[in-house]
Amino acid sequence: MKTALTIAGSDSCGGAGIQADLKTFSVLGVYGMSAITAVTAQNTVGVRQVVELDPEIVRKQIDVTASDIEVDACKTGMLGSEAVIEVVEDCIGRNKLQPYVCDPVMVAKSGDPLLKEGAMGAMKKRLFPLAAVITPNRRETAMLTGVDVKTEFTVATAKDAARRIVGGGAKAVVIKGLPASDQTVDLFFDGREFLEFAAKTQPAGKTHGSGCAFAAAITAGLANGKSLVEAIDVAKQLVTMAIQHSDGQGRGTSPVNVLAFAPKKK
Ligand code: PXL
Repeated sequence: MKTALTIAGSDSCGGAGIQADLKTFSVLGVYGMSAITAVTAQNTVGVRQVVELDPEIVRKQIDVTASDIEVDACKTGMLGSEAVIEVVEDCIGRNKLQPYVCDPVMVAKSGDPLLKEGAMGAMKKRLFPLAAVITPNRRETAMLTGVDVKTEFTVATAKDAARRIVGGGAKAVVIKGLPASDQTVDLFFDGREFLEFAAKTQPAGKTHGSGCAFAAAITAGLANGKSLVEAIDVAKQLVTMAIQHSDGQGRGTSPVNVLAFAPKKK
C-alpha cells in the first residue's frame, strides 16, 4: 500500500485538519500518517482554543515516522507559526518528503486565525518552492497576492493571481472555489497552461473541511502515482461528492463527508 504523511493541526470535531486528511487518505486506499502541529478545541460553530505544539515535537514526529516508513507523498495544512514552518522545511528536505502538497491554511471557515500574522512570508519563501502544488481558497489567494480579502475573484481575475503565485516561486497552484454561474471552478496553473475543474456544488464557504479533503486527496493521488492533473481531477470529484453528501453534523457549518467517495461494495 502507498503511504502519505500529513503535517497539520488537529480539529477536535473531525471535519477538517488531520482528521479530514486521514479519512481522505483511507478512502483513497492510502496508508495515512500524521505529524500534529497544533491542537484545536473546535466544533462546527468555531474554534474555541488553539494550543501550538513545540516545533521540536513536530520535528520528532516527522523524523521518527519517516525514518521507519517510507513516505510516498506528503502535505501540510495548519502550521501556525514561522518556527514550525522552518522545521517543516528542514524535515521535508532531509527526509525527501516528495511529492509535497502545500495547503496554505491561514484562517478557518469560521474566521478564526490558524497562522500567526507575519508567518505567511516564511511559508511563501520556504515551503512554496518545495511543493508540487499550492491549494489556496479565494481568501488565501487574496492574502497571498496582497489584495483586499473581500475581493470577489472570478475565473478571469483569478488567472492573474495564479500567475503571480507561480511567478513568486510556486511550481503550480490550484485556486479553489471560484463561482461561475451554477458551477464551482478550481483554477489550475503551472506556469504553462490554465485548466479549469468545474462541478455543480452549493456555493463555496458553506462546508467545513472541504479544503483539507481536497489537498489530502491530491496528496493521496500523487502517492498512488497519478499525475498532478489526474490527482486534482479525482480530488475535485471527491470534494464535490463529500459536499453533496454531507451528513449534517453539528449546529454550525456542516463537515464534508469524504466517505461518500468510498468504493461501493459489489
Ligand atoms: O480548513 C482549514 C483548517 C485546517 N486545519 C485545521 C482547521 C481548519 C479549519 O477549521 O481547524 C486544524
